[in-house]
Amino acid sequence: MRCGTVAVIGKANAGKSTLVNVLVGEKVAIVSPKPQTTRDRILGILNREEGQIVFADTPGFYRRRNELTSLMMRTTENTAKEVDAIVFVHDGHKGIEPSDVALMKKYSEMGLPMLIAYTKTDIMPEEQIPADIKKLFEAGIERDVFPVSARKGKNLKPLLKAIFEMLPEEEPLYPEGIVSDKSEKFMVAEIMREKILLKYDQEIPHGAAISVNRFEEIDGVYHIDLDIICEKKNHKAILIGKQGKALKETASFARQDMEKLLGKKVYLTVFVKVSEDWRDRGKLLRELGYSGEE
Ligand SMILES: Nc1nc2c(ncn2[C@@H]2O[C@H](COP(=O)(O)OP(=O)(O)OP(=O)(O)O)[C@@H](O)[C@H]2O)c(=O)[nH]1
Ligand SMILES: [Mg+2]
Repeated sequence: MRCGTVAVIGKANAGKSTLVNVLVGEKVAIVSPKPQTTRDRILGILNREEGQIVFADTPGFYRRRNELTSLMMRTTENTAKEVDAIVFVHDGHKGIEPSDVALMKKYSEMGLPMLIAYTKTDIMPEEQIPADIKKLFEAGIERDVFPVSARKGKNLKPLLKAIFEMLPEEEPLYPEGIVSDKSEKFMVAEIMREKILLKYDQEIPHGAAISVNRFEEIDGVYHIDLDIICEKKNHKAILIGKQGKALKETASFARQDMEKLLGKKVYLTVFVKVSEDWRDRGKLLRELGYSGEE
């Protein structure tokens, strides 16, 4: 069997998590239109007759600004060093910039099998695809490029086939039936973060973290208490909204997804707390689970 781990890397917002979810066939990673949605390495595991692919979804490349972002970049760099192959995800509808070529070159030079998943083809003119592939080749990127649409599920078969071909002949790393390495508690925090990413302007979700303080099942009902940690008093006011309306709405969307995930009723209690500059405080970052390591 062909089995191994594949790092899924690329710029922030390229569509990595969406691609991993569609290939695995389950939502293992949250998705949003804002960059820096993924903060941790998340494994998504696919079992097929041909073998097993362990996708390692990673935080996307983004300009560094604080300790959290550099921890995220360290996570991605460490992941790329410890895998059997790399899937480099490129957002096709954004065109090819010199920074794309530079990143592809950097990871091509790691000596691992690597291919390029050129995604979001559903929102761009068809004729741009061969022109971009030519551009990459002329820039010295000698890797196979697979145009796909994760959203529409287009051209995923040849991509999967090529990923299997990059993997060694090995036994599976994970038993069948496991789709992710993350706990339900982690996913609950991520669902809350996703709803915040979807509802509020960039500044708020980028400065927000979730701490789950209670995660307990009693008589078939989950009791979940969590804190939304934000950076500023005015962020807290925006998160809560007039008479708590905004927070109620966000929490209600989150609760519905949590119930879907857990298959049980959820009692969700949410508090908003302010912790200035938490993104630059190493100890707090570690408490929140951001270590930058595997
Ligand atoms: N039209 C279209 N949109 C897509 C496709 N794939 C992803 N998107 C959208 O692109 C945005 C970013 O997707 P993500 O999967 O969160 O991107 P990411 O690369 O994981 O981003 P980070 O985790 O921030 O690095 C979301 O709004 C997705 O719905 C696609 O194939 N077609
Ligand atoms: Mg992501």
